[in-house]
Amino acid sequence: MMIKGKFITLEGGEGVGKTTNMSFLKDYLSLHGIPVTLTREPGGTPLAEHIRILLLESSDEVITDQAELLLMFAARAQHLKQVIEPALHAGSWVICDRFTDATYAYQGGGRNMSAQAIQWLENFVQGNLRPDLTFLFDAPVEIGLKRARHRSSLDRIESETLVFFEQVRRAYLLQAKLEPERIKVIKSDQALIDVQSEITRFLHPFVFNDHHS
Ligand code: Z5A
Repeated sequence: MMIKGKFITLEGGEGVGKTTNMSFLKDYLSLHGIPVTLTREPGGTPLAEHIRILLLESSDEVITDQAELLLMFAARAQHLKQVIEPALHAGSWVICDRFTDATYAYQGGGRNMSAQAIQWLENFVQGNLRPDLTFLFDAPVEIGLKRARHRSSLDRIESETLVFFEQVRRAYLLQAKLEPERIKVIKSDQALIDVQSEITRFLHPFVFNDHHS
């Protein structure tokens, strides 16, 4: 079946503004008559949201790195079949708060899991499906963590060390270097209005080339 919608993902470390800017993106696309589906990872379906709780809740049992990686992809497999692919086939544009770039950054960069293992799972679970456009919100780790800590108590992954989040940030920026056409880096330690004008700068040609052609 042919895919008609576009797949946009939002990425970055803690508190960089992914959730805040999701509604801005939705409003922008809706204004241009584009149907939008908003979702997130890990999560997006009842089963995947259960997995999210397992992944993020602190517990006495230590989750192994392998189990964490496989749970991320288990949630993703369900989410893709139940939500993302049907929405794209129906012509909706899907905006997803985090996707597989987060796995390369957190499990690959943060936990040092092999990129080949992640790539194998990516191909196995996603086939050829990749995001069409990704916004990588980037800010110094301390700024994002300060914002996230101000907002709520910390979950299991948010309780990691500064070194872990520096590795995550580095891995994200490396991916952006490798795929500059798809991954647009947005400086997010600036005023929200400036963040959103950068988003618009990248989104506008994307909308007009793909949707109005
Ligand atoms: N994870 C993983 O390890 N592997 C994977 O494959 C996937 C995920 C998919 C859940 O993610 C965790 O799962 C995440 C990675 C891991 N772990 N951690 N840690 P999540 O997306 O649900 O959780 P999050 O990264 O912690 O998101 P967040 O803290 O909600 O951050 P955010 O959505 O980017 O930020 P925000 O809520 O929009 O903004 C934070 C605050 O900053 C808020 O008060 C805003 O009003 C404020 N803000 C935002 N922008 C600005 C600007 N420009 N100026 C000033 N203030 C601002």
